[in-house]
Amino acid sequence: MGYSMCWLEYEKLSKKEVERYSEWFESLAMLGDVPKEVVEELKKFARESLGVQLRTFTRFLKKKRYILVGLLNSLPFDLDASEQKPEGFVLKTLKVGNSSVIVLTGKTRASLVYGTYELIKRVRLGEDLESLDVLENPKVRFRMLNHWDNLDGSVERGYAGNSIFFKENEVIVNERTKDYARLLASIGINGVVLNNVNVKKKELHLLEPAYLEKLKKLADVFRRYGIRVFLSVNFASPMHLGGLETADPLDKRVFEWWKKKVEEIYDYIPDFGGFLVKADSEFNPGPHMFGRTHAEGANMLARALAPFEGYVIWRAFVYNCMQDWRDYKTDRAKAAYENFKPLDGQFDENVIVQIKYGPMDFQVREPVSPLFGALERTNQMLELQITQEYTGQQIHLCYLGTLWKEILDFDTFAKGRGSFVKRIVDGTIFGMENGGIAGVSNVGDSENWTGHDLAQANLYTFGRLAWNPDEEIEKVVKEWIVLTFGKKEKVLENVSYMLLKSHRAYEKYTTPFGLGWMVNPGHHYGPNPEGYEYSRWGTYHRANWEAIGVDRTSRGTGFTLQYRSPWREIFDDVNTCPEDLILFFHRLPYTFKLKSGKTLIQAMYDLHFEGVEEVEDFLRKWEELEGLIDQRVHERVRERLRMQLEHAKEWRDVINTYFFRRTGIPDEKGRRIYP
Ligand code: GCW
Repeated sequence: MGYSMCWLEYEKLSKKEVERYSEWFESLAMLGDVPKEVVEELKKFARESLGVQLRTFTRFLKKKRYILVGLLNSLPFDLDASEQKPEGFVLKTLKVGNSSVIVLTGKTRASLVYGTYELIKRVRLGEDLESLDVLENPKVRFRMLNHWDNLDGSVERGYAGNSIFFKENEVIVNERTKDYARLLASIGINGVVLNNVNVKKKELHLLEPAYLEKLKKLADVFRRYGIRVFLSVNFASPMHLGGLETADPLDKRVFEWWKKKVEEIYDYIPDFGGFLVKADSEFNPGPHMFGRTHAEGANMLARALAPFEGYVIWRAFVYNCMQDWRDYKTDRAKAAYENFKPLDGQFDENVIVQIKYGPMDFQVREPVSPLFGALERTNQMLELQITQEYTGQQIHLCYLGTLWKEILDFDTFAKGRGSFVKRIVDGTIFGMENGGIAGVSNVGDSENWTGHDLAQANLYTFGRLAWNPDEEIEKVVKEWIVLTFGKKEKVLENVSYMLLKSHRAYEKYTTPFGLGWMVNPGHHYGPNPEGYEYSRWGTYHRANWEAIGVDRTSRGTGFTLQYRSPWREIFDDVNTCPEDLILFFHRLPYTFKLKSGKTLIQAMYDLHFEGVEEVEDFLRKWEELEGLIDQRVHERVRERLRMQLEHAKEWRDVINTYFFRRTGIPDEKGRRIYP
């Protein structure tokens, strides 16, 4: 096969487990229309993990134990389904005559697929099946992956090989497509954007029949697993493809062109999800070019898609990427709010504004974007970056679940206490039902899909949190480890330790205190303290000999004023601002005293040394697992951890030296800093 199945490798279970579960998996009763994917998956699991042949029937059985699957309306008995949403499933162990039956049911094909993976997962985690009583609904409507894949097979910010969708301008549809759909369905993903948001010349043609015909084949595979496909489009397509001299959203010809185009797409893909649009952002065309607003631009597309239940996902990543570093007034952090807050209430129902988690750009730590909670009448989608552009590019171990959890749990105070980001994207706070969570995919065609084997945990966690943002992170980590590496206590202990500490460790040896950036321009790997200091991207720290940071308070750029109370006051005051964000909001002298009593500069040095020590620790913990984990995987990860350690030292030394040379303040502990 040439690739692993990540958390869906159905290893043979222990003898005891086989005894405990196999009877259930000998017979499957199917009532009505049951997707073949469900049967296939159950059979595969029964065979590979339990060593039994699952036999299928279309009636109730006399067996002591069996599984019964059917859509809710094909079941002859009444299960209270009032709480059940279209994608939600029920797993319930019932007594039917003398039989004990696991009933899997739901309202849609997709619900049965989700329930199948849940049942298999429970067995693999060693859970009880005798008294199942599960009703699970996804909390979030749109659970999306954004692929930044290009037609030539390259992946923008991809660190796991080439695209699994495109190669040399062709669309790939093969066994791996289906396996990818299986992986995604098993974690509840229901939408995939196939191509990069930067839609360049070649990709414009994805909207033409020659490509649509092939994309249809991809969509046919995904559909069977409950996943809708979406495309990123270039706002100026009517000019490039339609020969119009304008793409003005209020020009009738432009709308007509899109309307026709959309109809054509739906001829091929009847459940097409819609468009993702990066407009007026980093040189991509948009409505501003024609003097129109983002709402006018998005709504025009939305109206073409509405008759087919298609959606427009419109990115809020809009800022001036031509800033002069000498300009102290413009603050990039303010841009998304400034562009979109005034448009609140103007977007159509089938438009979703997709907002990056922070106001800048996927740094290792940023405050949560103030746009969440500022928009009250707009569907909002949280954008996370699973691919590790600024977080170690899948060479470094950097588990992101802990960070994402903090973001989802951030209280915006939009409607008083409890207005968490997760409650906004799930529609509870403002009743905007078409919310969602999107993650930029970290997948490529490498053998393990994600480059770093442990980066599979990021993909897994993303799906699990998108399905249920209330899920506990320790639980998700544990699940992933058991499903991936089995139940060995030592593996569980060491790998969860490594994962749960890794993001903080990365933050420590790179850019703590919310500083961010300080990376090499272009590829964004490795330290370069002034790499972005004199460029046009608006990402400055303005370190001089006595102070560092941008004053984003009410006395500075005013960014803090975009937050609701009490955050605006909390962030505004250096005494209450969370210290891990203190240099995001404040410009401080190096001798500023932190709560610990340490000076900022001393804490900076300490964190950098600590971060590297933690990586040494990770490497030791991993080495203890030799022999307990598949050898090839063990070697691959060890290789990356060794690189991480080298590169973490590079970060430590470059950053510490930078600060020492700026300030002349020595490390109190006398450790080696290069003068
Ligand atoms: O962070 C930047 C990345 C770009 C990316 C852009 C975006 C797809 O460096 O590669 O472009 O964000 O999110 O649009």
